[in-house]
Amino acid sequence: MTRRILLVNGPNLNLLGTRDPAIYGTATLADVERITTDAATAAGFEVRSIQSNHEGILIDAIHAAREDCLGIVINPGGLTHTSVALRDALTGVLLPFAEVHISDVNAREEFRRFSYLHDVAAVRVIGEGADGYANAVRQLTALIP
Ligand code: CA2
Repeated sequence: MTRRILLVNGPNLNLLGTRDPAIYGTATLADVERITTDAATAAGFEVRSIQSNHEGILIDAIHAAREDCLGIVINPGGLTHTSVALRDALTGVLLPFAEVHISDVNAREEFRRFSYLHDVAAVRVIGEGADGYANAVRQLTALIP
């Protein structure tokens, strides 16, 4: 079987690189996908990438990953702080996953400090900018036999 990971970017991450560079840097979503793919290739994995602003579409993609992926790298965007359904999808498919945040969510508004994924993520990378996705891939793939 091809060794593949799913890259999931949630709501509003399609706006990366268009505004708020002081918070999110200047990398675009395409840059994030390239950074992730380069790190995955180096680790011997392919990447399937999805970004959506719709929770159900993200959940369907996570369910589909059961069939042909060995792990998931996810930046859930604002759903991090609100979504039991996304947590249930990620725990339901029994794939190890890495939670990534470009910004330092612990140094921003109080409501960003809580993550519904914090206790179920195999890897958490917070506040390392777009390069954090590469770090997440390296740590996640190291856990996959
Ligand atoms: O720091 C992160 O990666 C976040 O997951 C990004 C989410 C935010 O709700 C989380 O608290 C932390 C928001 C993504 C929106 O990204 C934008 C990028 C540029 C311009 C506007 C939004």
